[in-house]
Amino acid sequence: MAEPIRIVVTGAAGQIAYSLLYMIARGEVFGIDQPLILHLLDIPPMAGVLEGVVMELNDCALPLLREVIPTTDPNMGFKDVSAAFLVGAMPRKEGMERKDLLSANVKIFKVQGQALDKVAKKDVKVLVVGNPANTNAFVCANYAPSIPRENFSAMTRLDQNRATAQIALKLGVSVSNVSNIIIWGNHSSTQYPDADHGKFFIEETQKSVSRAINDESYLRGAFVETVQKRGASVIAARKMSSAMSAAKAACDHMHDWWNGTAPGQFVSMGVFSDGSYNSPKNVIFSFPVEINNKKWKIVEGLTLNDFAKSKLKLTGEELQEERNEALSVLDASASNL
Ligand code: NAX
Repeated sequence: MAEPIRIVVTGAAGQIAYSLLYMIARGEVFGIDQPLILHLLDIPPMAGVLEGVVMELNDCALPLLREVIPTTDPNMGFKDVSAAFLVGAMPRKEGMERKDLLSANVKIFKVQGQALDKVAKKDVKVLVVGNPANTNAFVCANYAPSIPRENFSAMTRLDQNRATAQIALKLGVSVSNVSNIIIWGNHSSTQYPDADHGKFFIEETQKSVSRAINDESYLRGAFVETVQKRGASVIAARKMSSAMSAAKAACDHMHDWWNGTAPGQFVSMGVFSDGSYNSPKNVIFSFPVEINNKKWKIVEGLTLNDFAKSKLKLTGEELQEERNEALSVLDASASNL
């Protein structure tokens, strides 16, 4: 059997982690023959809860799980890790301004970026789930200059999975037959779920999703809105935010990064923008990517109509604003030193 690899999950006492840790420890991400050492990072008030999570992981008697290390110290949490799931973040509290939320998260992701830089493996793959995910990933990467920027990503896979499920329902086929549905931009309500390049299999023939649905008003209207507002709909129904589906999406994201995508198929990831499709550079923007040998590459050459272009512009502008606000918080805290 292979040597164990170290994986960290932050926010390990929270609700997404409760599903995520089990999925990882079962081998669903790194393979059923890859032993694991799990690092569980949370904040000091949650240390007691972490102990309970450790007990449950032990009680699962999972053959791949060699060790579980609970900690509230980022330098211990990120020590020698090969993959990092950054789930923990400051949640929005009642009466909290957007700027206050951003400010709290900028500080968290600065500390975590610095710790990754100092103690993680240099080829660590970092997935940011905690919101605002794209901008948190941007901040984290900027404080980890010794780790390549390509190793930082933000999660839009939950949005992709939601969009794929909606299309499969509409077409009356299994989700496994639908591919290449794209999420562009920010993991926020400005994201653009795009089915124009989607494909599906029926009776062993590959067909175009948009041609089969043949309903522009649905694809530009109800479909986009359902995906954009799905998080809020889950909260309204469950009185808690998406957790099981978020954990599954985090596994899918890291699984595909680790193992690659099938030929001709792409997935969506928030990654550093190189300006492709007229997106702003130097923000974490969700693009369709293909993955080979643990390296992602933006899918180039897709044709975008004017509607899609206007949606990409809007979400790109929001990301620039968020980045600039994050940078101004960092400047202000630097000048207060
Ligand atoms: P919970 O509130 O259940 O758990 C968050 C955990 O993070 C808590 O245990 C908290 O103590 C911990 N935490 C806070 N600051 C930390 C720090 N500095 N270091 C380590 N741990 C820290 O939230 P949960 O439902 O698990 O959601 C976690 C995050 O995922 C939230 O920011 C949420 O908005 C975000 N989401 C992102 C999604 C995406 O698609 N990108 C979808 C799901 C989810 O809404």
